[in-house]
Parts: sequence; structure tokens; C-alpha cells
Amino acid sequence: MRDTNRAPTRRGALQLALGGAAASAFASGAGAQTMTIKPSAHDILVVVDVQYDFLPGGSLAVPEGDAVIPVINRLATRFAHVVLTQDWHPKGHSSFASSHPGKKPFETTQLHYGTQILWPDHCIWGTRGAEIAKELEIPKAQMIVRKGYRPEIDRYSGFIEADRKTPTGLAGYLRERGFKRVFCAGLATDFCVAWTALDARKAGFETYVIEDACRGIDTNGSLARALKDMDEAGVRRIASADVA
Ligand code: VGL
Ligand code: ZN
Repeated sequence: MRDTNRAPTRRGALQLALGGAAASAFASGAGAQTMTIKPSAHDILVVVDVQYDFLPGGSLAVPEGDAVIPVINRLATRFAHVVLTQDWHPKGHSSFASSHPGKKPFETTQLHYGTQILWPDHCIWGTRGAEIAKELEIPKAQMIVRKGYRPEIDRYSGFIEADRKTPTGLAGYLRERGFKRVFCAGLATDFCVAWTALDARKAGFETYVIEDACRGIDTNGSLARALKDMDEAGVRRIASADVA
């Protein structure tokens, strides 16, 4: 773990939020501290891809994906500012296995920007699977960022296309509105949430992932890799209970 992007007073609760050996060592050793974050006018909650296709019964269902909904609904009452992202693909999108003869979902292929994991058809615009779940109660959400709408580029991050070059404008929006801290929640931890959090960090925001408000797909070690990448980038992992 790195401490470079962490305030010392938050260390205890972060250890607890991580779970496992580090947490129990910390809790039995120095004693647990609690971290309470009170969202201010400079904080924004980014709710990633809570859409029917990522929920149980959907075409790319994330295990326990629906468990994030009540957690996010409570969190959203704590934040004055919320934006949503929406995975939004045209039919025949290049990230779909069905667009690559002979390929099956969760295999990979080389596209012009590098290795692409191939997915079942999902979040096709105009379909119910692409809709943001009605059970998400966030009427105050201020913007919906759609992503993945170009046939030839998949996008996991709310900030940058998968070619790692083309910005979406979200960083500019957040800066222009004066936000300093970005809190990420939603689906899936190891893809859209992680990439959004990593890009928020890169764009200079203090960035948090609220772990129990996320669930992962976990294909070929993707979850462990995403958590490691976020730790190394200084993305802070917290629990929803830390948000007052
Ligand atoms: C996602 C795979 C493909 C996500 C989107 O929202 O994490 N994952 N498209
Ligand atoms: Zn997608």
C-alpha cells in the first residue's frame, strides 16, 4: 500500500476498508480509527453504469450487481452533486464477441488500440438493457455521460476512450464546476469503475472508490489487477459507512 495520496488520519479506516490481513493486523495492533467523510460542495459522486444489462438477468450480469443499488441510493442522499455514466453501444459494436466470427464472450482480440476483451452483446442503445435501472433513486443527478457509442472504440472510463487519447469532456466539466474530490461507485469494479477512478486521479482529482457500492465481473484476474492499479495510483478505497 502507498500512503502518498492519503491523509494520515484516514489511515485506520482505509486499512479496515481493505479487509483481509492488513485490516486485522491494524485493528488488533494500533486500534481502529474511524474515518468520516462529510461530502461538501467540492465533492461529487460518480455512479457508473447501473444499467439492466449489468444486473441479474442482464446480458452481462455482474454477480450481485443489484446489491449496489440501495447502497448508492443512500450515498446519493449525502452528496449534493451526482453524475451518472451509461454504457451505450450501437448494434454490432467492436467490443461484442458476436462481431468477431469464431470468438466467444470473454476471449480477447487485437483492435487498433490494443487488446480488447470481447463481451456478450450489452447496453445496445434503445434497448431495455441499456437503461439506467429505475430502482436507482437519484433524481438530482446532474449529467449522464454516455460512453462506448463509437462503433470502433470501446470505452470503460467516463473520462477517456479506450484508445487512451480521446477525452470525453468529463474532466473539463468537473473542473469547470469546481469539484476537487471524485467518489466512484457502481459497476463493474474491475472495468468501468476502476478506469473511471484511475482517469479521475490522472486528471488531478482526489479520488475515492466506495468498495461496497461496487461489484466486479472478475474475468481472468481482472479484479485483483484493478485493485492493485488503483492502489498504486493513489485511489483511496473506502466503505459507504465512512460517508456521513
Ligand atoms: C463494462 C464491460 C463492457 C462496465 C462495460 O461497465 O464495467 N464492462 N462494457
Ligand atoms: Zn460495454
